[in-house]
Amino acid sequence: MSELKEARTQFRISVIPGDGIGAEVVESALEVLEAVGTQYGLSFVFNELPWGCGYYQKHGVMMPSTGLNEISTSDAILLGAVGRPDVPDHISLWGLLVPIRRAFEQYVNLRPIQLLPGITSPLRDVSQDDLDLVIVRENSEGEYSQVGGRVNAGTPDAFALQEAVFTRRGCERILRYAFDLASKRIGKLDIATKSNGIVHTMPFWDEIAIEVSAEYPQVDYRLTHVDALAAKFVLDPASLDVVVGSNLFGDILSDLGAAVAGSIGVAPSGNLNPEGKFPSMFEPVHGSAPDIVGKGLANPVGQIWSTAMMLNHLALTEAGSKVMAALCTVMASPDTRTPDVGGTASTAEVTAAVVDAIRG
Ligand code: GGG
Repeated sequence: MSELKEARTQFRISVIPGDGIGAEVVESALEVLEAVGTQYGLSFVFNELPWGCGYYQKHGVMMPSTGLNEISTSDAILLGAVGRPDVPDHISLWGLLVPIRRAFEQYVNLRPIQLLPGITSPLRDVSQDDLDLVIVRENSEGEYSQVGGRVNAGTPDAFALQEAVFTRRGCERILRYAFDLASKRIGKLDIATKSNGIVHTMPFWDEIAIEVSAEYPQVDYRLTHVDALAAKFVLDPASLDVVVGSNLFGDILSDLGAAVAGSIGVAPSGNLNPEGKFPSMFEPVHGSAPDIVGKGLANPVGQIWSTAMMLNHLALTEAGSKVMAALCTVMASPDTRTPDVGGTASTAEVTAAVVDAIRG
């Protein structure tokens, strides 16, 4: 057994496999956690919760009314995926993921983008050195809002209104987090905006960004329109290091970043409450992928990488690094990669290879 530096050894993890391939990739993550736990003398107590679209079809809600309370005392939450074709997406998202993010003030959605060894970017000539960036997505407000409604329903004059909510507190805290992260990396920050077309919220966001920048003279920052930034992800990803965006812009850019890194199947995320007042939640960026459920095709890397992020967040950094090293070893060979990243292995085979690499 490796030497353990951390004082705490027992952790309570709320596990929400959710829908579709969520259950398959969460099973992989739990196997990996058991393996790394044995290696480092850690024990994880899992509270597995059957919430999601199946629960909704039985009970009319995505999770029980006591749900948030039930998971509030855990050390972290591990989530798979949410969404099923028989439940409207806005119901599944606003019934489970969004309430957890908001109730637990998980205002940072941290989404690292890296080209793992062995994986080829769809972009010509992009190497591992060219692609190592972090997207900081605002996760508690912005364009994801319930403010709005429909008028004149069922008539030719029908219209829908959707308001975006940008609060000073919300903008300041996410921008400060991004500047802080940039100052700990290479001192470079791209801030997504669209203040030419969106004339109220985006100029407000830009003004706050400029104010916050005064606290970080060491950070070289650029406010870039999100469309130009999207082009930069494709044309010059090596020029990016930390990118911060509103809820919607961060969401879209992180799928683009994941695609540039080879597959959305490998992309991890952490929904963080940086103050540690509430549990943080770790989930792959991908959704429930109903088209590949039960076929053994789901790439478990995004979920396993999210689990490594969870270990780091719990200050189990040796264990987190071990999982990442195992992932990198396993990705190097097509025999232990799923087909979305040019391999031939099944979800179970990739997982077994990661577990073997952890056991060393
Ligand atoms: N892995 C979680 C999941 O199912 N994500 C799908 C999704 O659409 N998420 C929306 C969001 O992150 O806001």
